[in-house]
Amino acid sequence: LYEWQAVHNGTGNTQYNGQVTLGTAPSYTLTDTTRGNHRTYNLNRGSSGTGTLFSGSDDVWGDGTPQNAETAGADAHYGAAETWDYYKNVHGRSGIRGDGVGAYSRVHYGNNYVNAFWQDSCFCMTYGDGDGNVKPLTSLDVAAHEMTHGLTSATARLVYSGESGGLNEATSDIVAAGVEFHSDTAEDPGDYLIGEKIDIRGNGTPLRYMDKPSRDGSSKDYWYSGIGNVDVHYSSGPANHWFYLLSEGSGAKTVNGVAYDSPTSDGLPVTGIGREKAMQIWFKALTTKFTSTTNYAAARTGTLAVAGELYGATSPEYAAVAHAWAGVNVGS
Ligand code: ASN
Ligand code: ZN
Ligand code: CA
Repeated sequence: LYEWQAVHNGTGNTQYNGQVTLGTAPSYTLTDTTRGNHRTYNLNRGSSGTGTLFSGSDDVWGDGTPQNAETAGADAHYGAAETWDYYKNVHGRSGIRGDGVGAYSRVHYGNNYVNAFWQDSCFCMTYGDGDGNVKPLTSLDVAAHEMTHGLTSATARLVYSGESGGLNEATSDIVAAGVEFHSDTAEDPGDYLIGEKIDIRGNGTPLRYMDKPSRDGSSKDYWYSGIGNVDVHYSSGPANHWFYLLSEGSGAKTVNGVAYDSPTSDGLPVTGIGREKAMQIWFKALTTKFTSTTNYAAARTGTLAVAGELYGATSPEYAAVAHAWAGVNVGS
């Protein structure tokens, strides 16, 4: 009739999130029984298969250092749990597909591998250990980014090239910021930066900035005809920028101790509506309006339609959505 499973809460000593509670299964394994049995595996520097499911007798995982193999597992397991909780508690969605079924994570992929990725084929996400195998790509925002590629694949199915590819990438960054602000711990306060914990550039700067995406040296701040020809991690810029403008407004602002200064393409000011409303608009547009071929113009139309449904076509929220798109040179 039903399968009873004991709920266990282990302790994770993570590299990026301090000491956290982890969902584990008896005796013990990194199997999150309250979140669709999401599991975390150790590839032990391999690059195929699942390696081994993290298991141990004390239900304490990692010691906060990258030398302990369990540490990256603890970070990845925590990131998946926080993202699961965000989908569920903020957007009412039970898992990536909305069916209550968890995915799985693989850590310690390859040697000195400086990336992380989602694959539809295994319904799983994978993390390298970073430069020198001491900076695993398992920060909360990166985990949320990768897991959200699964969400996009299960919903809008935005094709991963051209403008739809930029919107696919932006969706992963936008939801990653949503997850981080929702979690908002002392170890990893919410911000509009992606990858600020993993030091992928070796100089302490983040991978991407949402207030002014060109701060990374490559991303585009504004839409232009032909943006579909640049790498999807750079054509995501205008949508990330739109999300920042809609959340916080244009100009200089400090949030959680981080200074931002967001310009607009037309020089006109944008007044923000707060990130919670902005997130509701993007998430609902992703799951009910966007399709595989949605481009920037269609993202504007879709988010305006959602703002009309949620707040009304004469609402300040609706006007702000239009103003934020105008601020990144989409529509008028
Ligand atoms: N980490 C990268 C991403 O999620 C991997 C890729 O290029 N697909 O975008
Ligand atoms: Zn991505
Ligand atoms: Ca971040």
